[in-house]
Amino acid sequence: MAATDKPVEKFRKDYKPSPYLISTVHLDFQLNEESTLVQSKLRIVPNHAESSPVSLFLNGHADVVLESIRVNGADLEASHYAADAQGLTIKSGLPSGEWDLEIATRIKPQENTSLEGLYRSGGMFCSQCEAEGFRHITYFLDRPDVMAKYTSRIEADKAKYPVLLSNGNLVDQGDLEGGRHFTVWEDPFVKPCYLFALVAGDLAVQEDTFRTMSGKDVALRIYTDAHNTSKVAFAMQSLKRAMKWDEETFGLEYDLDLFNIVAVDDFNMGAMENKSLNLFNSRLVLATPDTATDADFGRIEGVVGHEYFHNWTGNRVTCRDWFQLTLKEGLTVYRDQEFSADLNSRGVKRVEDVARLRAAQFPEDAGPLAHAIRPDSVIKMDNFYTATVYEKGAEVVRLYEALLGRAGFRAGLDLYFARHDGGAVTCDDFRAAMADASGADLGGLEGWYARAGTPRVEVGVEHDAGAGTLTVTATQAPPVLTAREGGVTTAGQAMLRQAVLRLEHQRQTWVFERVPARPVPSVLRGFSAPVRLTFKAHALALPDLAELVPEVPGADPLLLHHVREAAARALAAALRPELERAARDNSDPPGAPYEFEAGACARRALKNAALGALARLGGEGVTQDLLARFRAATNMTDEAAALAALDRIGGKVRQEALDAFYAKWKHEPLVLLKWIAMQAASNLPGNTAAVRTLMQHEAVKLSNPNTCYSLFLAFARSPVNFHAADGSGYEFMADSVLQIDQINHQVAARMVGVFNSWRNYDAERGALMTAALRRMASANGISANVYEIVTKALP
Ligand code: 0A1
Ligand code: ZN
Repeated sequence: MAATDKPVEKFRKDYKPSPYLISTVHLDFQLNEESTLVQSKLRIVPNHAESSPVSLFLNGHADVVLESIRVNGADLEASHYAADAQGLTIKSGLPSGEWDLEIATRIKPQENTSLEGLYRSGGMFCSQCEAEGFRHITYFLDRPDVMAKYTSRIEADKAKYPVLLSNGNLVDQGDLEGGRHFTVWEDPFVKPCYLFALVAGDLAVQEDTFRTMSGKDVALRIYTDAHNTSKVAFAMQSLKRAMKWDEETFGLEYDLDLFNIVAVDDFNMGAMENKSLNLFNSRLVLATPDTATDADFGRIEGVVGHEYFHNWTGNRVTCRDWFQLTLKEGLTVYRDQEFSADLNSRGVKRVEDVARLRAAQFPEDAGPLAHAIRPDSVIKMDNFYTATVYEKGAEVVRLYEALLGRAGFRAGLDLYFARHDGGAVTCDDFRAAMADASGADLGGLEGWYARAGTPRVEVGVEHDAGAGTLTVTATQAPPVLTAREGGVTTAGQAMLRQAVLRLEHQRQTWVFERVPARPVPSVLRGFSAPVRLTFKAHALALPDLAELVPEVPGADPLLLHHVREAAARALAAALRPELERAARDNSDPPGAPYEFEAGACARRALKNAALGALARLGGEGVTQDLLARFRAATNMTDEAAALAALDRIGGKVRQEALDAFYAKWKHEPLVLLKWIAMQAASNLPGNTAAVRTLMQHEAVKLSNPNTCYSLFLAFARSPVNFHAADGSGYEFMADSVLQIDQINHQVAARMVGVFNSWRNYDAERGALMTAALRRMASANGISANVYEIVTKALP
């Protein structure tokens, strides 16, 4: 696919309401192997808030071929309109008042490797329209504040595509001549076009039902390839739990009689919340104990919840413009985090979420692509589905909860829905609802939306034994409203006092009275604000290289890696008996059934961490034990952990284990992703050549985003090979970015992000990394997606 998007920077401050709105949309898809005909009939409504415009511009794309235009039933003369790669302008001949616009376009989903708009994955047709994919299907006002009611008719060959799905309710279906058939879907709720979805394929379905709190039965269907139907039980159970949880926690009920999930193999992101027709990356739906790890199960539960929760936070109330993305994403991540915390271990979930924030979001916020959770400018919106917008955005939502309490937060959310249901709104509207429901002053939160960067908070404590007072002083830079739950205890005792401290100024002091003995303060309990706290953390596990590098100016990644490895080995040697005991005591008895349950997961995690540490010591006993565990494993958590430990041992056993794993799983592409990632991330010297060879392997399909992420992003985690002193790892990565950019811009843009941290490294590596960035920046025909990242990363 040619790169046709011009890199144009758009600014949040330039928002203007659309001069036209669309009240109803009738879509008709004629799906064929050579091309697809899309006919749309739009009811155009002038937006009277605006002065009367003379022309109408509809977004489009070079992939869309215009066949015909009719206005109020009559063909529009060619002199009245012009179409190019950006869109269609109707310059003249526009009726006044409301009118009908009919547009026929032809597209080629089978050639669409970008996976935005309508495309093919395996044998099926599917769609992805967020953020700006709908314009790849037909000319449209492709912006989230244009909300319409949709009716969609799909027609296709019945034998090849027995299942034809779109949003809303099925209102008609039938057979046609020539072995074809059709369905008609009507969505009673208004929605922006990014929530439109279409699926056509030969899919098997698993069904269940959910009775809502008002007693309505909802049909739940999960569609997959026929050979995967046995792998959806957990996703279905997660969906039902999510529906129940949202009713119990927020009083939010599902609003249609049908909820569909479809598993798609080729998918750029995790999943997509299209109204009543969620599309999921297969890896986030399909799971059985023997093919998926505890971590996979946890992610599936969280993402199924996330997409379901979007039905209210995102779909019923959506974003006015894409700069407001965190309005739906920060809020929905907060909701899925709470869902998983309530279902499993709240403490473990919080530690995991904070670890992810620190490992992924803090570096992003300190790097060249740092942006506020509500960015001010964007070239390609796809580049802003970031840890900042999602995870930091969720932390900001958590601040509301800390400041208002659970009940105040719930009241705010209730008011938000009462005010804005069916609307497209801003982060300011959200904050206003939260403030108005509780009477709280939340103006201090503006800084979190407006500024990038991680604030630093320093806390000092003084105890006056004579006066019996404790003075807590906090300094923050820059000043933002920070709710920090703090408590004080005397050593070894239960919590004495606990309070939410509102840190609104650069320096602030709180005095606690009646504190007779010097206590131990405990601040930022539960990590109640996404800040760096300057105090000594005692962590059991060694920090990741990604966390270490930013702390060491001019880091030599190889040196850091070797130091970290030596420390880990020394620790393992010193703790050997404890590690052996942890591995032994937490192993399941033979034949024990797998359970995805907090206690069982914790035991497996501890045992596998111990085995990983023991593998650093090597030796015949350890190797034989690992081999035996690898062969006997009855679940993927233990099997993958044993394989990773054998990978660490290296040599012949490593290769034999990898070969055995491939032979066992070669028909399970999702399991092979683990096999690919493990080899790509290897720190064996000279592994770059092995990765180039791996790219030719029959299991590696470069048009599949999951494969690219497992191959290239894993490779970039190898300090030895990605950061090889001769620059060969950077060369390989840059070559690969340019190669993948010809297939899929979004995937290439994610890959090129691994160069963003070049300022963290020593001068030689910094120079090699920037040289690779410059080479990519000046390559012919790079996409706007890659252009945005490389130009921002360069000095
Ligand atoms: N809204 C989805 C994420 C998503 C975003 C963009 C996509 O295509 C470019 C696809 C999915 C979510 O938050 O789950
Ligand atoms: Zn989301």
